[in-house]
Amino acid sequence: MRARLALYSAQIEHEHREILLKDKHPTFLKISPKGTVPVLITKAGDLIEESMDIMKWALDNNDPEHLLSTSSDTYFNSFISIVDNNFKIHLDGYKYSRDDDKNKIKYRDEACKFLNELNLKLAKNNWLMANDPKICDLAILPFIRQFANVDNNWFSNQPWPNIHRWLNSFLESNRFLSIMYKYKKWEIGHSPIHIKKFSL
Ligand SMILES: N[C@@H](CCC(=O)N[C@@H](CS)C(=O)NCC(=O)O)C(=O)O
Repeated sequence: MRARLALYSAQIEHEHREILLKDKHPTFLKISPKGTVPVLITKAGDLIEESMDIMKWALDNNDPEHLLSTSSDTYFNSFISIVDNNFKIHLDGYKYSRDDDKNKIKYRDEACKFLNELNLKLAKNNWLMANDPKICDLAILPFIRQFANVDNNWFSNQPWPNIHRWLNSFLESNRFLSIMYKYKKWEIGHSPIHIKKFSL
């Protein structure tokens, strides 16, 4: 979702190939043996295999919403790395543990430490760094959405009014609604799915 959001904002037309994680196409694994998505191949043939690198590449090309205007901020960088190296582990543990697994709640409690902090950081502005979204919002929101979706009822009862407002603004935005299509798994011979430029 990070990559889709950045390509949307950068208004970069591209071909989308849906990879099924349970059944990764050999062509995909040949191109990117580490086997994680997203992966982007540029027109020049360069391979970009990390979602944050795809975001930065896309927005370095075109950034009409000035999403990168805070990207050199140490606050932004440390926040993203907490999400990628720490929160994501707790999110996956919470999301993929069975309901009767006591570790599920342990993972959720760990994730809550970050969410308590996030709620405080969102008290000042509508978005994390300003009154409009920046790359750090778009890099973090997909994971907060996943966390909320594990148990929406529990999530909406937590004392996080700023996170609720922030997540809802994102979920109701044109950007989110425009990129949230589900595509059929890519196969050789399928007609290419061309993603056209959206007007922002
Ligand atoms: N650090 C990578 C992580 C990417 C990642 O873990 N993606 C997941 C899907 S959201 C994946 O491809 N997992 C591989 C699998 O489940 O086999 C990035 O942000 O690009």
